[in-house]
Amino acid sequence: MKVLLLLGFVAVALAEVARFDGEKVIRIRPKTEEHVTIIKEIADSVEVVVSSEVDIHVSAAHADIVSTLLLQSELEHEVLVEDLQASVEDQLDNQEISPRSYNYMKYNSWDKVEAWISSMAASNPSLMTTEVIGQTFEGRSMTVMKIGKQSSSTKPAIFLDCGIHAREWISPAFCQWFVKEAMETYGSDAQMTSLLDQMDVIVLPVFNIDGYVYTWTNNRMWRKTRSRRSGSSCIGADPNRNFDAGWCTTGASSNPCSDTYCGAKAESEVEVKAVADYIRKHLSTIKAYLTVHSYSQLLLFPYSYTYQLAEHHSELVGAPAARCSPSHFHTFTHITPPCYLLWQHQALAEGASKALRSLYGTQYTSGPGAVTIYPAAGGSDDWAYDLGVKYSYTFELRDTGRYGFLLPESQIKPTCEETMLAVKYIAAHVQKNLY
Ligand code: DDK
Ligand code: ZN
Ligand code: ZN
Repeated sequence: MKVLLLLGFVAVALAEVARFDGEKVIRIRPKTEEHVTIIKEIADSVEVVVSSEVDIHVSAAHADIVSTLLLQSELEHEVLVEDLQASVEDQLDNQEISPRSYNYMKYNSWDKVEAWISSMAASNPSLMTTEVIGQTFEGRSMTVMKIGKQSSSTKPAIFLDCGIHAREWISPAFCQWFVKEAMETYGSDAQMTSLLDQMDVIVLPVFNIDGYVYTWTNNRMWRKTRSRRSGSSCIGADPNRNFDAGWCTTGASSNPCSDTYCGAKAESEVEVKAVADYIRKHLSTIKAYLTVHSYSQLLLFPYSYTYQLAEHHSELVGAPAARCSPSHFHTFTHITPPCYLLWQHQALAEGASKALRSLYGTQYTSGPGAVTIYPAAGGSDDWAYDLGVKYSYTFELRDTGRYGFLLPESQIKPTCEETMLAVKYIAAHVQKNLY
């Protein structure tokens, strides 16, 4: 979510459809101090959003002057997006409901996803049940798909959610892909069969449904929920800042208008409360928590709310809990028992990244959230981890900023295929190390 974070600022007045006609994204490669100064001057003089050191987002009105400035100053640059509105519209051609065949290689509107959930459950009765775990702020049903071979005893489970952030469309696409793969390969793929025989995977295909709908109808760059509260005209809170884990202490905003607004209190967002209640209720069976975001190509694990590295669970090493010092993280040769769990997280994340990379060579970085991406309190992964779900991971899928949230539909298949390898790698480890 790094580079185009600030793109959300182009959001306009309520209930209007945000358009991005003629807006460009330009990548600049500054080579000297002077270049950096020029970029800052551009940013000061015309309305551009310096969303990272190098990518700037330019309004249509200022596109010409910025191009001229860049050429005059001989700044090396390339136009990443010629017309943002055209890129947005490219992905909006799948709104009509045609239930004949579901297209996993396109982005699907909520209406389609909702119909798909019902039809998948109806056609796979021996492998899938559904359960409504709550209602969104605007009253949509949040349905989880529980996938696994029916069993008389309660099975250990992996919880997988997608679409916490509305604009990260590749994320729900992955959850749909995962469910499809599970249904298609159970009985033929040895690992999938073994996984679903022994465990359940509980999939929440779209966490933030209201926000997702809003990205289809009003503003493609919307991130938050759509909750309203008295005292502010700004709408929504960031669901990934609203969990009760160091809530609102770092990397989150208490300003209701911010894209990382932590909410009025922890679990103020009904969607967050619904998921937290569900996980608390099934805590004895949930052994892993996986949450899928985009973009940055990262595999993150706790913590994000503190630079402290995750404490080991004393039962794992039979010693009292102690904190790992950061030096242990950077030099694994000095791993001592208290860092056992961190080491395990890191090793597992690196194994999963390697599996992912094996398909198309996509580079992934893994590490604790705070040091790998940025400090951010109130995240679902940290919350689940502190609750006792030891295997807790956040995926940041493709890409690294070239298309950002507007990842072309041609990349859905390869992204989902490679991510499947990482998820299956983690699942296999959890299955072998049930606790
Ligand atoms: O919520 C974020 O800002 C990104 C995903 Se867009 C993940 C931050 C790290 C994991 C949160 N604990
Ligand atoms: Zn992200
Ligand atoms: Zn996200």
